[in-house]
Amino acid sequence: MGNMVKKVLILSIMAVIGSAMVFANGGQAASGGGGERHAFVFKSTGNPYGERQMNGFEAGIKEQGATSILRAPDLPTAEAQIQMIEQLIAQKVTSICIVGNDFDALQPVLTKAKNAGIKVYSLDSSVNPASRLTHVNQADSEKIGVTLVEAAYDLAGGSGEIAILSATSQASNQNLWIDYMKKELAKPKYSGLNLVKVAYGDDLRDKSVSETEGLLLSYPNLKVIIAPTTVGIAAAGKVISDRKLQGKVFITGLGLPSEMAEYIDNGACPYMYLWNPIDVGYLGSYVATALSGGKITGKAGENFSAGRLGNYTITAAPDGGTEVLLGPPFKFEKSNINDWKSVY
Ligand code: RAM
Repeated sequence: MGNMVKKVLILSIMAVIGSAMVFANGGQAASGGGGERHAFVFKSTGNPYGERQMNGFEAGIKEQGATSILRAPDLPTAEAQIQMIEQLIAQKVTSICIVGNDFDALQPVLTKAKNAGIKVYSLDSSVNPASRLTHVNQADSEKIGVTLVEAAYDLAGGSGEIAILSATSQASNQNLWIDYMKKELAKPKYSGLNLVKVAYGDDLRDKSVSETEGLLLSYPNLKVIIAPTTVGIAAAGKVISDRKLQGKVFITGLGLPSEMAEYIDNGACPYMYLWNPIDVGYLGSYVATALSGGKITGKAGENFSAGRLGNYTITAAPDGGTEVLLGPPFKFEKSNINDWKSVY
C-alpha cells in the first residue's frame, strides 16, 4: 500500500472514530444531507440549556440541507474542548461554533482550525476576538449585568448582603456579566448593597447545590443570590425551597422556565430573566452558513438572513471583536411562567 493510500485510510478511520466519539461524549450527529458539515461544541454535557441550543442549531442546519455535528465534553474545561476541536479539524468540518470554556485558552487550536479553512465563531460564551470571526450573543451583556443588579436591589429592599453564584471561574459570558454587575454596584444608588462573595458551581448541579449551602452557612444574613447561570439558579432554587427559606433569601438571575417554574411559583425566585436558547442555536446555524457561503466575513455592518428569525446585522462587540445580538432578555414571573415552562 502506498503512503498516500495509507494516509487516506488512517484519516477515514479517524473520521469514523471521531463521529463515534460524538456519542461517547454525550453529543450526537444529525444528518440533513448536503456536503457541508457544521459543528457545534457546547461547554459540557448534562446542561438542559445547552441541549436546547444544540436543538436549535441542529434544526437550523437541517432546514438548510446541511449536516450538523453536536459535541460537548463531560466537564466544562478548555482542555476537553481543545481535544474535540482537534478531532473536528481532522474531520475537515466546514465550520465550528464554539461555546467557550475559556476566553483565551482555545486560541491556538482555533487558529489551527482557521488556518485549515474552517469558519470559526463563538456563541453564548465567547472566545477572544483573535480566535473568532464573530460571536452570537444572546442579549446585550451590559444590560444583563444592570438588570440583575436592579433585581437584587429590589428583592433586598435596597440594602443588605448579596452573593453571586456563577458557573466556572473561566466562563467568559458569566465573567463579562459579573464585571458589568460590579460596575453597576459601584454606583451610589447601590451603596447599601454588599456583594459578599462570588461562588462558582461550575455549571454542575451538585457543586452548585453545595456552593449555595456554603453561602447560607457563611452569610446568615444573606438576602439575595444572583445566579447568572441556568444550572446555578435551579440548584439555588432547590436549596432555598428544601430549607423553606422563601421570603428570607431570594434568588434571581438567568433560568430556564422549565426548570424554574416550581421555584417561581413557591416564591423562592420571584422573577428571573432569559431568552430563547433554541433561537440562540438556530441563529448560530445561519451564521455558520452565511460564513461558509461567503455572505458574511464577520465584519461589523454585514447583513444576513436567519430563516424564521429574520434579518440580522453584525455589530461591534465591547471586547473589540464583532457580534450578532439575538435580542433583549425577557422577564419571567408568576404571571407568565406557565406559558413558558413547556416551551424551553
Ligand atoms: C448556563 C450556561 C450558559 C449560559 C446560561 C444562562 O446554562 O452557563 O452558557 O448562557 O446558563
